[in-house]
Amino acid sequence: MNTSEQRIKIALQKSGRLTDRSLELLTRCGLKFTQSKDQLFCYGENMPIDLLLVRDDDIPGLVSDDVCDLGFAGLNVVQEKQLELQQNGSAALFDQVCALDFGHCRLVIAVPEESGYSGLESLRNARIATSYVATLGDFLKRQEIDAEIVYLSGAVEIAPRLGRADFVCDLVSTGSTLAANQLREVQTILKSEVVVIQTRASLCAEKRTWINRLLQRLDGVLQVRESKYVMLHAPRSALDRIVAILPGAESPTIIPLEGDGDKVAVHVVCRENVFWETLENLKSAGASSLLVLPVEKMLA
Ligand code: PRT
Ligand code: ZN
Repeated sequence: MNTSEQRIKIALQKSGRLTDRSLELLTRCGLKFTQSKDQLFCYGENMPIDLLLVRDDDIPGLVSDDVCDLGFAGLNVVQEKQLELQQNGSAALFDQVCALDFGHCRLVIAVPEESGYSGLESLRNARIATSYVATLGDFLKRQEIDAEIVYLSGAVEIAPRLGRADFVCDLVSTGSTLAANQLREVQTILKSEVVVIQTRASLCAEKRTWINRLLQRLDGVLQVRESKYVMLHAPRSALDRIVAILPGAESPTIIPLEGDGDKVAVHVVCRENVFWETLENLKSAGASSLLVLPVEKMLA
């Protein structure tokens, strides 16, 4: 399992918004690598997994072309590539296997604050500046709207002020860039977060095993983020009410308390954050000796 052919290659963003979280997630999955962000390649020391650090826009193509087995990229970039290939009569040879719950943003249409907008009809025959030509084109086609798409690779938000477009179609997270450019968001085209894509090329059994193991660990890492292990004492008569208050609780373990026939100990994993208010409500419902612990690892 040591030749480079047999090692799994994962394409990650080299330097940008997604880089730190991508590397952190893989580290939390137990991967140790020689970390040097300015190198193109990171060698996995304890697993047959190597990382290729590239521009995010190149990730879907590298996975589709089977240069990499997996890639972490924003759904906006993944979908743009899929639609671009589709519109050119081709197809992306990868599948989305899971979402990683970071890099959240949305692709929106925005209009200059002072200009009127009365629904999608206002887009008819307008000029819309974007870096997401395929995704915007697909949206307009589905809405049966003819409009001119003006491609810009960056600084899309200044296009109306330069007279290059009437509207923009760009990514937004907090909305402050739009506001700073006197633009108003009017239509969401896509909600995006980072997803894992996997090549459709056939993989040897050993690679498949490692990929499945990694995906399972990623799932475990994501699940424990909000999860808490809660321990409390409760009168048997209040059990139903108490379990109903616990957020996202799975079947609790109920343990009798030595020398106290009425009270039991309840141990339970809650899949959501446990706030002070929840603890106060549990106490009001009869619970005592409440303990909330973070969950380090979880394997379903
Ligand atoms: O060099 P490379 O091509 O790899 O990097 P890049 O400059 O193309 O990408 P980068 O690092 O900016 O973003 C990578 C990915 O992060 C995107 O493809 C999205 O999936 C995701 N993401 C999440 C965002 C944002 N949030 C975001 N806010 N990508 C870009 N933005 C832009 C937005 O367009 C706006 O211009 O950030 C600006 C600030 O946004 P506001 O709304 O918070 O003001
Ligand atoms: Zn990019």
